[in-house]
This record gives sequence, C-alpha cells and structure tokens, in this order.
Amino acid sequence: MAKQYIYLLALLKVIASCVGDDTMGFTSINDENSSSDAVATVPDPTLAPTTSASPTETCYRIEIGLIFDEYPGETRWEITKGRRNTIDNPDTAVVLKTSPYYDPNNGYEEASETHIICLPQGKYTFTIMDRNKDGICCDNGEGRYALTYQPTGEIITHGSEFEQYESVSFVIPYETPPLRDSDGDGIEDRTKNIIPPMILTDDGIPLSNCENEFGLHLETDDYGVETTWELRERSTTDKYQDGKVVASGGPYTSDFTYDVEYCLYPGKYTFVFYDWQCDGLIGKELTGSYTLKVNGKDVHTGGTDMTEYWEEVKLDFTKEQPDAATRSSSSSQIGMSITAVFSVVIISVIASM
Ligand SMILES: [Ca+2]
Ligand SMILES: [Ca+2]
Repeated sequence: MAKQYIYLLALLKVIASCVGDDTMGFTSINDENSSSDAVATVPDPTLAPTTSASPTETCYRIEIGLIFDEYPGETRWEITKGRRNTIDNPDTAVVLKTSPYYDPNNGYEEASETHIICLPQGKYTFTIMDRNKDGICCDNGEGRYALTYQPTGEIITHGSEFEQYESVSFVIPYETPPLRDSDGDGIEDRTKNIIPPMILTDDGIPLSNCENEFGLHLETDDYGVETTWELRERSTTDKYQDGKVVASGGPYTSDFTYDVEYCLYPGKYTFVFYDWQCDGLIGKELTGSYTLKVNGKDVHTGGTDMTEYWEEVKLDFTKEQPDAATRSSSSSQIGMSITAVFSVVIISVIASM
C-alpha cells in the first residue's frame, strides 16, 4: 500500500470575484465583444503535480474543483481511505491525501483551483474543512467546491455553505446512484439540481414523442466548478430571477462533454448560464462552449464571450403536447420533425446579489 494516488494536475486561476458587482451590461446575440480575461498564472508550490510510484495500477480520476472565498487560509481538504474522516475518527482514519491551508498571499483569494487525483478501486471519504467554522460561502465571498468523477463526468458531491467541515464517502469506480429527492423539495439529493418531472401520457407512461424538447450540449473548460445553469419559466416581469426554476445543472468536471435533454411543457422559458468567475468557458488550457437545442436543432451557442456572472437566452416552446389518444392512433408522428417556434435573445446583466 505505497503511494496509490497520482497527483496529475493542479491548476490555479486567479480572477477577482465578479459576483455582487452591480453594474449592468447588454450584449446582443451577434456582438463580437471579446471578453477581457485577466487570467493570472500563479505558481503553486504546495501542490505540484507528482507521479505515482506504481503508475501501471488502474486508477480512476476524480477532480476536486474549488472556488475560494476571501479567506482561503481557512480552507483545506483531505481524502481518507475507507468511510471515515479524520475529524470524527482521529485515531482510525487513514489519510490518503490532504491539501495545505491555502495561503491568501499565493493568490488563492477568490480564485479557482482544480486538482485531479487518480484513485485505485476502493472506498474513500472526501472532507472539506474550514478552520473558522463558517464554510466557504457566503459572508465573505462566494466559494464553492465540487468533487466529480472524470470517467463519467458525474458529480459525487458539491457544496459551499457548511460549518467546520463537510464529508462524503464514495466508492471507486464510482457508480452513479439513482436520482433521489428524499425530502420532496424538488431538489435532487446528490447533485442538488432540479430535474424536471417526466411528462406522462393519460395512461401514466412517459411521453414517447416529445414536442418540446430542450437540449443542452456543454463542453467544459478546465474549471468545471465555475459552470452552472438554470432553465426557468419566464415571468411576466421579464426578470429571469422571478421565473420558477424547472431544471438546473452543474457544477461540472473539467474537459468533459455533456448532453442533456428534457421534454418540457409548452411555454416560454429562459436559459440562464452562470460562470462564477465571469470569464465564461475560457479556462487556462481549454476553452469550452454550450449549445442550446430546440427539438434537436441548434439555436444558440454561447459561454465563450462572457464578461458578466451570467447570460440568458430566451426560448419559446409552443407546441401543445398531443394527448394520449391522438398519439396512440398516429404512429406517423414518430420521427416527424416538428420545430417549435423559438426566439433567442441573449442579455448579459450582472446579477444583483
Ligand atoms: Ca471560512
Ligand atoms: Ca469561467
């Protein structure tokens, strides 16, 4: 049981937090404004990449994505062998890997950080700690962490608000558990995302020929932890914040391609794409983008030209879903290409927090 992990990558990106700024901007869909990315490269002396003593052992990459608040010196994380963390089990937990506290003088303040570690098969516990016992959000900046499994892009856990520590146990290779909402609040337990309910026919079976299919094709950069999105019903006020969230996603693993499809009820929606560092899917080594689809047809590509915390795209899905009787008697509808009426307007405004 020598070194069973490999430190493959440690990437730090420093950008002053844009969240909470209150200036406003407007960008039309055809604007060619290029974002002015002030990505500073800061050497990371404490977590330099190293290689395993046994590099031939099969291992599976997990990513620890971090966005620090204004006090990175309070934050560290560790991975322990087995289903225990050292805080509750100081004498028995085996520390596999631990980070130092992050020195604010090394550029970690409100910065994004990505670590990729390769773990062999086994049981592990990830714990994130805050020595001021106030987590990494939201009194002094808005931090976030995400533990993701790179082979499938799945979220193992993510969070931001905690006290002294937060811990999760997982098994490698990681098998995605079924989606669950144990307290019925509409938020999925593990991903903390909103998964829209399936549209059912009159017979209670999932609709097979969706007339209003929302699609998202997402290619993440090397800071997947920065990326989240929401699909909201459009409110009469036209402010996206006033519309109910019907679906959401992220944060993500880095350098991964995701395809999401949901069947929606007819209506007007707003897709809101968030980038915590306000620089879009422009990473240190990789550039990503997202493409929205309406019934399989690409209608908008974005995420590459951001200078604000979020951008929004308006989507109208106006086809009425046929009822079960119509559908069962009309097999010709299957495979028919029905394009929903859609309009796309992109507006970038800094969120007022
Ligand atoms: Ca703290
Ligand atoms: Ca970004």
